[in-house]
Amino acid sequence: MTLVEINFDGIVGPTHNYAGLSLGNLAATRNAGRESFPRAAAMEGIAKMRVNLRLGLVQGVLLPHPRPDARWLAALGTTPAGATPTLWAQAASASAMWAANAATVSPAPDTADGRCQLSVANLVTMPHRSHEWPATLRQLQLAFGDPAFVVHGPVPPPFGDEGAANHMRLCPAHDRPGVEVFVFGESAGPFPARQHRSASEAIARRHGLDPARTLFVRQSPAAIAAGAFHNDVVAVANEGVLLAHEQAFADKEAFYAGLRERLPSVQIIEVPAAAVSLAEAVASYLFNAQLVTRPAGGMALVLPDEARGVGRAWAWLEALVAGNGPIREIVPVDVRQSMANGGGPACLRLRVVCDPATVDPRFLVDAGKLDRIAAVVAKHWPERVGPDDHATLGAWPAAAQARQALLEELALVELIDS
Ligand code: SUG
Repeated sequence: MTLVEINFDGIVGPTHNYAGLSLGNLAATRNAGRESFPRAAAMEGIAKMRVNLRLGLVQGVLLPHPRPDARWLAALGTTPAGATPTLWAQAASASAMWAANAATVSPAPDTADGRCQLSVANLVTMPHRSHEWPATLRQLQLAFGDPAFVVHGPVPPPFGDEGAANHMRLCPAHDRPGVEVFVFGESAGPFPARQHRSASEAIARRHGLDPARTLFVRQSPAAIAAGAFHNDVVAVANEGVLLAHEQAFADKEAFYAGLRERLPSVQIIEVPAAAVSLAEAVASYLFNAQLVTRPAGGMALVLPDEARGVGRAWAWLEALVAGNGPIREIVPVDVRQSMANGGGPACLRLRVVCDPATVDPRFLVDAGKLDRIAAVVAKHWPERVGPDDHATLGAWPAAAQARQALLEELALVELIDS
């Protein structure tokens, strides 16, 4: 059995739009009411997956959810045609694209029963995201139905859980036991802290993690106040490397000491605030990157194009790869449509370390399958959605048909109603 890391990217759904629904997410707030381009957004995501394939990585997908979510609206006593503009926007969001918020994953080498454990995230802090989990759970149950996996339901409210975006795993190699790091927030500033410590602790217990190899680390209130609504906006880890902003954590010395004690070979690359301020880190999303191990050796940092525009951040990165460190390559990708809602390359993917042979192959893609997905998107995804269109879209049958066409193409029709 070969355990490898697979990136499962959320395919951007046909209802992608900018409704300004996420307090504390500066890009989403800034772009509220802007015209959106769902077809271009989905194509950008597909292009990013092609980059991963070119890097020699195994690639998977998660599918868009039915939107607007008529079931959620029914539970609120209304319908897509009758909902208030706010409820309609919350029901129609394509936010399931940010697969880093789909679940928390503990690979088999870390768990007591030797199975890969997944907990679907409840996302209770934001109304538009709080109704994602049933459709996500259904997909996880299908994709990871093999006995190699255990798929858990959500942690019950009110304990907020936003999944892998607040979880890092450091290990000598993906297939070896690792240290799992759960980053939680405590509300102290203008914006909500979305990940609750109690939720992270519940997940660690449910996944059967060894307490001696599990760390709970508090996100710095300054980072949340600067717009780092998830830890993956200011830190990223891969195998033995942690790349983090100096101000990402409330007590970094205690965290780094705990990590070094558990994994002496860990390499901590800290970006000093003097080189890149928190504001520049949030503006460039340089940490919201996929830090991946290339099969040929060395690591690549797949980051958003926007990082080029923040001078000091880019200069710092160029110096980093020019040095002798583990990160050898920076690969900018254009995910502009997602970025305008605060979702960079890291947000768009869920990492699962497992044997690809144990995954339902319908959720795995190669270049040919991406061509087929792109053809469906080109034919069915709306080119643009203006803020004034929302009032007349109601149940948005064209979006439902677009999604159905994709599910038919991938032989996943059992997901049509869920
Ligand atoms: O939850 N944006 C998402 C972005 C999630 C990014 N994920 C990670 N950092 N892992 C959020 O804030 C905006 C939707 C809108 O306003 O229309 C939104 O939900």
